[in-house]
Amino acid sequence: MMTTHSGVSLEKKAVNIPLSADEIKQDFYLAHLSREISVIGRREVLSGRASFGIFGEGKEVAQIALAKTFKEGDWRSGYYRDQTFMFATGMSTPEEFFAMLYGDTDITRNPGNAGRNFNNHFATRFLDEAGNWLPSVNVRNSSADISPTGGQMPRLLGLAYASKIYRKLEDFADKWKFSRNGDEVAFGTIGDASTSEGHFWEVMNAAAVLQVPLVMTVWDDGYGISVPTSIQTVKGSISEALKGFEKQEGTNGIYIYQVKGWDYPELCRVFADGVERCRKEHVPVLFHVTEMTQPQGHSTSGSHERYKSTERLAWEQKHDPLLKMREWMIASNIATAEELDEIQSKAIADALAIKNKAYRSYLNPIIAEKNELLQIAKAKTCQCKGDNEQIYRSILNDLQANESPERKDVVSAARRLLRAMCNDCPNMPQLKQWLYKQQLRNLDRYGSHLYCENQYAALNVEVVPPVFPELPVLAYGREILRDNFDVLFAQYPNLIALGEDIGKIGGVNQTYEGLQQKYGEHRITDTSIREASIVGQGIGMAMRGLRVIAEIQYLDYLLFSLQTLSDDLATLRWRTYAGQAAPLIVSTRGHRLVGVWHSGSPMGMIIHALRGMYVCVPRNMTQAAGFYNTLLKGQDPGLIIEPLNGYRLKEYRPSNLGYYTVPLGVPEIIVPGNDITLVTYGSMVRIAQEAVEQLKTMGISVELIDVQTLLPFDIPHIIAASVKKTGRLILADEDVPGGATAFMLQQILEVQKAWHYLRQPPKTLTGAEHRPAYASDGDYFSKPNTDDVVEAVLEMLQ
Ligand SMILES: Cc1ncc(C[n+]2csc(CCOP(=O)(O)OP(=O)(O)O)c2C)c(N)n1
Repeated sequence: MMTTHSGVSLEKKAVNIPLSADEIKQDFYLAHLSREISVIGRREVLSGRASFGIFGEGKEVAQIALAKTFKEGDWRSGYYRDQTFMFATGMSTPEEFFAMLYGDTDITRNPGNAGRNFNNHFATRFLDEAGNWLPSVNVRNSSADISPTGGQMPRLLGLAYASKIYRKLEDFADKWKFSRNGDEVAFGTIGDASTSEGHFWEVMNAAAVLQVPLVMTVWDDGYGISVPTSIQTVKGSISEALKGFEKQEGTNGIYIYQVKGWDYPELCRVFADGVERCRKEHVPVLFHVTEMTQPQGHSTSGSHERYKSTERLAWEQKHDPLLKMREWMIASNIATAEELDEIQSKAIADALAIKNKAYRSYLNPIIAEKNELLQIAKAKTCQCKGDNEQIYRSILNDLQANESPERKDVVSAARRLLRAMCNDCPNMPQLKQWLYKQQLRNLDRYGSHLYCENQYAALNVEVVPPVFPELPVLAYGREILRDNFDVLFAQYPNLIALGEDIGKIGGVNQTYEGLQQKYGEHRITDTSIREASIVGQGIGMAMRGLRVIAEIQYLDYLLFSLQTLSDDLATLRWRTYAGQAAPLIVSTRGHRLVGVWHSGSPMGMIIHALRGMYVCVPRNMTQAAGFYNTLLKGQDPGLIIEPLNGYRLKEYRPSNLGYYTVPLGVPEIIVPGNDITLVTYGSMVRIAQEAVEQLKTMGISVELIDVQTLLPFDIPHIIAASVKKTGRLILADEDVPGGATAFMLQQILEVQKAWHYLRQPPKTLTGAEHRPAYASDGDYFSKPNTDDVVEAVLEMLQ
């Protein structure tokens, strides 16, 4: 048996953990510091200085032990209990913890989320200020947390899968930044109750099939808020429930470990063993960390005495990991009780000092803004009439008396002061100017970076029109896409496509025909049926320098991934204040074909859920191919919906496939006209074209416009210009009434201010409220058809 130089034996099975007494004492200090931070954090919320708090108490010792295995180049996709892990790995600091708690918007103090997310929602920064990818191999990396429990799972798969890909991928210019031969491990954390989510099972299955270096740690404290594990998990134990996933001799699967959350030496041993195997063999590992406690209860929103029995509360006290570690250190002669008391006292004092400093740092800039306003407001020279002077003074006094103002207090005071000022007050311009400047600063603090705003913005991609040979060649739509992809895979050595059936058979519509054979299974890859984690896989890979097209086989099945797209991908850049990006392209096919679930076009739902992504709705495959080319040149995530009934239609084949681009947010006038403006997109364009032809024979001139992208929507206001000419507007699509047509109407009337050009009320022509029926004429009776469009135009003109 081996002993460390502190005299402690840490040997078990194959793993020896040499820990010095100093290191163990440091761990003890950090555990106590983190605990005290949780205690103070809760107090700060209850005293009103912060709005909400969720903490990692009871998980300290296990997280310190796990952190020992987390190396430079590794990745985390975790949740809100991980503060000690973040401190121990150096990915966050106690100062940043408090900055997060107060919602400090300064990224130098709160680099994880700049006040846009709860406390304990961590993120390291992957991009520099200019938007360039920073090397990830020489730092520790945490992808940005979200609050939906289990929502971290899909992305985790991609972070791990990227390591597998990097072991196979040929060199590309920046490859060195992202991987060292795929040795990086992706660490996931989750609470025991959240393992009930489908995302957890989907990802564990996929990881076990794919054999990726993924370390999943379940912090099991027996409850999901108040609901006990017995109600959450079969057999009350996630490691028991996952037994069938366990890797056996000659099978795939995962390694499963169980370890108690208060047993420091055992945690160190078990984590070291599991992570080492995961890193070397690329086999996923699950650590089920049991007997954890949660001394303060779930969050600041409630108290655990309401749902834990007195026996359980007493058990938790006895099994507090800090206490257990202390007992073990004394029993093992690593430190005396007096020494440990001293360490504990120092941790408590340090936590308080850190909190005080963080609070001042958070508050001082706001006080400075308050003082700026007071100075301007007090300089008022005129006496306003009536009650206004009194109102003005009272606003001023209230603001002056507010010693810990929030930004909204200051801005709201300024707005109210302005309203109380008489119009001819000579000080008004100065106050207005100050307020304007503040509004811009706050727009940046709270609203910036929903989309990429730097040189890599997809909106800045140079427009390269498609070139057609003198003798035009017709090709099937699916061939145009396939050949475009072919050029793209040759052009981008880091381009990967994933999806159901896209590999071996080249896709259900043959748009990847022959490409797997040409570029390899690792580049064009079949996946199992798991839309949420196909998207998540793409997100994680895109965070690690790969360009990914994640295919959802049909638009109707995008709903399975909508949570991940909406909560994770679409918010990523915004919620990290441009610290992280995942330039993922999600590809799917939709609109009318046949049957309820191959004809959907729920575009309103999609564009409302996906602000932060671009949504392209091409009318044919030439346009679709151009959108792939555009998005690949930028850093924004996008969704491309290929028109499902267009693969077997012929189009003119551009000779610069893979290189031409289609600009985002620029509608195309398909048919110019003077009498009426007809706006649509996707598969409806062809229906509208037929109607326009018929109307032409009746002497009616319709201007038909294809919006091309719903997000962004008509940046140059081409539609308003058309309405100015025609005075009439019809919007047509296949969505439900009040779906995407309502969005378009809001954009055209309100944003583009086209309402005052209208000579008649605008009209929307949409699909029915019910789903498209299957019967061979179900489409005709469920979606707008040529007759409907013709009649709508005639009706408006009469
Ligand atoms: C998808 C989703 N459902 C519900 C919630 C509300 N909620 C927040 S935490 C939580 C309990 C989670 O328990 P567990 O996974 O065991 O983690 P713990 O908080 O105990 O560490 C619930 C239900 C949520 N955030 N996300």
